[in-house]
Amino acid sequence: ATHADDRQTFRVPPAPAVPPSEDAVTLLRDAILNKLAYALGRTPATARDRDWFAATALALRDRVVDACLASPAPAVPNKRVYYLSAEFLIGRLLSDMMGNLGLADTARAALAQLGVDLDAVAGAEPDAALGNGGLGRLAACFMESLASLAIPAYGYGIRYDHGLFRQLIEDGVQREVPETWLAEGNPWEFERPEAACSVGFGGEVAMTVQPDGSIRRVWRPAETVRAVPHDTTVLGWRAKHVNVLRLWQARAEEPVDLGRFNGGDHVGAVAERSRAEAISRVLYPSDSTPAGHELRLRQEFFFTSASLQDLVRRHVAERGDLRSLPDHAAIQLNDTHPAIAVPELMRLLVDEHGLSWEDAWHVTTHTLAYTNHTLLPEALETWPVELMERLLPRHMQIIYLINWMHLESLSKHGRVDAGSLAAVSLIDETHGKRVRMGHLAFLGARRVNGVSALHTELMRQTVFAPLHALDTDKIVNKTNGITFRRWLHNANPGLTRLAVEAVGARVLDDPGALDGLAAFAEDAGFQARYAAVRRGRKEALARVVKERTGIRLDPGALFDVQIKRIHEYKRQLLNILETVALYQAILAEPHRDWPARVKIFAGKAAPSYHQAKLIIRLASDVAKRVNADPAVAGRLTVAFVPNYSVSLAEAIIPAADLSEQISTAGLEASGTGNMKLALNGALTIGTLDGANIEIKEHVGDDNIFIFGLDAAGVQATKAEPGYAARAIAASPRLKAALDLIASGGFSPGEPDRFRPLLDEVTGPDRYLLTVDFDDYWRAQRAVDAAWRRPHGWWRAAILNTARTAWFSSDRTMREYAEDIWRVRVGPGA
Ligand code: B1H
Repeated sequence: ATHADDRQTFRVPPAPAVPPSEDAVTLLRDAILNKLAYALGRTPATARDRDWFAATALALRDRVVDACLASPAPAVPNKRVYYLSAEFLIGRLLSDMMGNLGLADTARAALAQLGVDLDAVAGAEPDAALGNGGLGRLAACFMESLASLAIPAYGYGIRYDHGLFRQLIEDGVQREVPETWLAEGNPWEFERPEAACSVGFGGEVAMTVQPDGSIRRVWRPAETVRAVPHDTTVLGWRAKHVNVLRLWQARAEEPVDLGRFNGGDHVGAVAERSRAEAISRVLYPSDSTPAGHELRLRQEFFFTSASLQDLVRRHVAERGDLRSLPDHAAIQLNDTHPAIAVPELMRLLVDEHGLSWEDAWHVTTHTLAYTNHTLLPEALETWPVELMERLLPRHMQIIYLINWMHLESLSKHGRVDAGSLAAVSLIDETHGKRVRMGHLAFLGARRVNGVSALHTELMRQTVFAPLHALDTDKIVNKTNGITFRRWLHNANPGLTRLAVEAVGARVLDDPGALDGLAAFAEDAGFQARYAAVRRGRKEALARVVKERTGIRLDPGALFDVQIKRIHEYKRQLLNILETVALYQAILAEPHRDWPARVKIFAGKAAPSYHQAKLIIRLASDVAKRVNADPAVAGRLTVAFVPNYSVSLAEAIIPAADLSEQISTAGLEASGTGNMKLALNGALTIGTLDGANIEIKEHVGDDNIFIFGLDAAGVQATKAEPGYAARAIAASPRLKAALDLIASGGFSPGEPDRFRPLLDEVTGPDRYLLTVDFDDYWRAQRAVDAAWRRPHGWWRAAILNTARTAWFSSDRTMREYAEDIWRVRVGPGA
């Protein structure tokens, strides 16, 4: 695109590359050989990449422990953050650890001396996919940033044996197969059986009269499960600080019931065991919608109770009195999955540690904080009272008591009438009695936050409006962020090198320095180098896609990517409809200069989400026809890349030219892929939704393609039924695309294959695809026009990289530290 001779104008001298010292290489090489022999029992001659990975990981883990021991941080920090999350979507850790230890080049050289390729070794690490999507990945980014900011913190979650399923695509149909990341062990973790605790379920609540005549309630669970912690060290940037991610594994209290075993009931003797251990067996594969199964509630209580017991025990050991807990601990609830923390902390304080209800409530509401991640009505967690009474009888009593005091104080102060009492009650009585976990978390928290400016405003105006009215300071905004170590330095070393050469090495420590790139946005030489980095990544991605799908991508084409969970509100279907319309337009006007475009889709559908699975099928079927049609060859290619994961994201994002962020306005709480893509210089085509709005404010209106209704427009349109029929009647292009699908154009012999998708779009159209279609088409043609002017395109891309530093999760974590946790950001921050 840019001329080769333009390269002359970019004259920043390259930073002198510091080669790793020979001693450091030898030392690490010998450490790896040592681990290979004595920890794994392998010889270099027989070692597979997986063995080299484990040996390298173990050698690096030693360095992390050294960094830990050498840490200047006090053993008992004044205040710790506890981040409770049912999901941590970590991905691979090797390059993270190497990068933060400053040992990437050393490790490459050490392995090279052994005749081993670091990239092959890194590729042998399985992803830790202990999360579904954005919510889980956010938790992982936050853990990395907390360590990099030297904020003392523990992450607490579940050590699932099986993370998110592996996605196979067979004839366009998603099939899920279990993922087995632990099959060959996990070299990063330390099992800590000595720190295990017990978590109860079921049973009854006993009352005992105390000597002073007061009544004490004690929960006598029918069943207890052992929670065994597995710790992974979380190393901060430049190895200045180390935190711990503590994941709980469920184990039976007794491996066999000896009574039954000796009685001859050998099967029965081990049955209890599998029931207990089922709790940490598998991650629920739903994103944005809760599963509502009893096992899920058991998972939530299991990790929440174990985590609270752990931190309470630590506090008592260090400080003695639990009334000072709010001074020394801040507990963040990542969505409502750990919201049972509210009654569990009350139970621990009152029933187990003898605090008064008032003291305990003060401690609870000054220690907990809650993050909401979605307002989709179907996504708000509620649990049937009947189930809670059976599984957690004491907690149900405590919830009733909290609710009674809450409602009493409102009516006493004449704040609300009976009708609005129902809206703020912890119990939803509209379809059977259910506990509203969002309300519970709200009442128990000192701060409640949304994850983008728009989302937080919508929290105040919609789902939490009645509770917000009672305490208008409680809801605050904390726009999400992403860790630049993973999503820029490690995922895109070429771009990172370019940034270091242009603005200096301090950009590695201070992403704000990226704004210095703006001065080079017009520089043809810099543009050429920036484009060359992208080109290299597109060639690499083309190899991956060829391998996984057989589809050949032209690295010279515009790479247009939509990578995220498949969900109707995210509107992959809108993108596919535009693809079909573009296909028809190229067929109709073959002689126009259509720029070459590659549409890349990737994402998993929840196994029971039929519409989402059908969207995958349609994308695959459209790909099949379009890619085989010589009439559009070289202009339009479509690929659905199977098994989207953190690692696949790391391959796609640096190769993307265009980032699709096209959710129905008001429905995507934030998005974080949008930030990763913009940082790596993809231009966004998107709606005014979630963090897209803030991305637009940072990169500037000229460097983003915005289309469609805003959140207010969506509300107004929904108030006028019949909008879909009107929009289709007004858009011959949309009509033709729908007709081609409906007539079996992509499902020869089976025209009804996509009927459920078409019925939704032409009927209720809950996600307003029809209404936004024409403006989306217009924006896509503006993208075409911009792509034809490379100077302007690369200028905009560079400005995206230069202006997205604010989306660093270091910034997000600083804001949480100041406004929510009131914890000091440590040295090295
Ligand atoms: C997000 C979820 C979620 N919001 C329930 N809600 C789940 C809800 O297993 N469950 O029951 C799992 C996940 N995930 C996402 O959070 C939002 O959709 C994104 O917009 C946001 O960027 C992300 C992080 O805040």
